[in-house]
Amino acid sequence: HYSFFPGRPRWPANKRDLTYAFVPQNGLTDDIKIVFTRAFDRWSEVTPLTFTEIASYQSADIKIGFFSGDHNDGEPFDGPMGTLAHAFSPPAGHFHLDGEENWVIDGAPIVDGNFFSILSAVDLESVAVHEIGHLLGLGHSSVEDAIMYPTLGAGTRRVELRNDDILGVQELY
Ligand code: TQI
Ligand code: CA
Ligand code: ZN
Ligand code: ZN
Repeated sequence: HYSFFPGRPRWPANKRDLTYAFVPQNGLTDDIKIVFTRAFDRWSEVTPLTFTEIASYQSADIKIGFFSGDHNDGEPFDGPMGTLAHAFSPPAGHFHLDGEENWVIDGAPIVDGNFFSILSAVDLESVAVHEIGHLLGLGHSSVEDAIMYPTLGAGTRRVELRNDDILGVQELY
């Protein structure tokens, strides 16, 4: 079953059209950005929310970036595996991904010619859909195939919202 953060934080009722931006000069390709677009679309399909990319990092509601190790928010990343990403509950909007993971998109490494064991591959879209759930105010779910279930097998792709995720987010919005 789905859960919320303590105090049930969520984006305010007058804020249904959310904007997002990527950390400037983070070396993001269009392939990477499209993955985030797909992940946001899954949540906007089942809520009154919309997500639009804007250029201004400063004014965006949701700020996305890849970081390695300590990046000055008190939650350092830990290299390959372990913590993959973190997102803060509304209305913080920070969405950070561990730049040292072996990220894959549709099964292919993001970094061209970067070969690694399938056991350390992390599907970017799966993590993005999960973290957006946190950004919207969802905690973890006890339903094993829900997006908000707190573990993901190595190399596993899990991107389709389940009923449990949809009921949870629709209780908030
Ligand atoms: N990052 C944790 C997560 O997003 C951070 C976290 C730990 C957390 N406890 C929390 C966030 C409680 C909110 C509430 O769950 S993670 C997965 C999954 C992680 C894990 O790097 O461990 C995904 C990030 F579900 F696969 F295990 C993304 Cl998809
Ligand atoms: Ca890590
Ligand atoms: Zn961070
Ligand atoms: Zn989580």
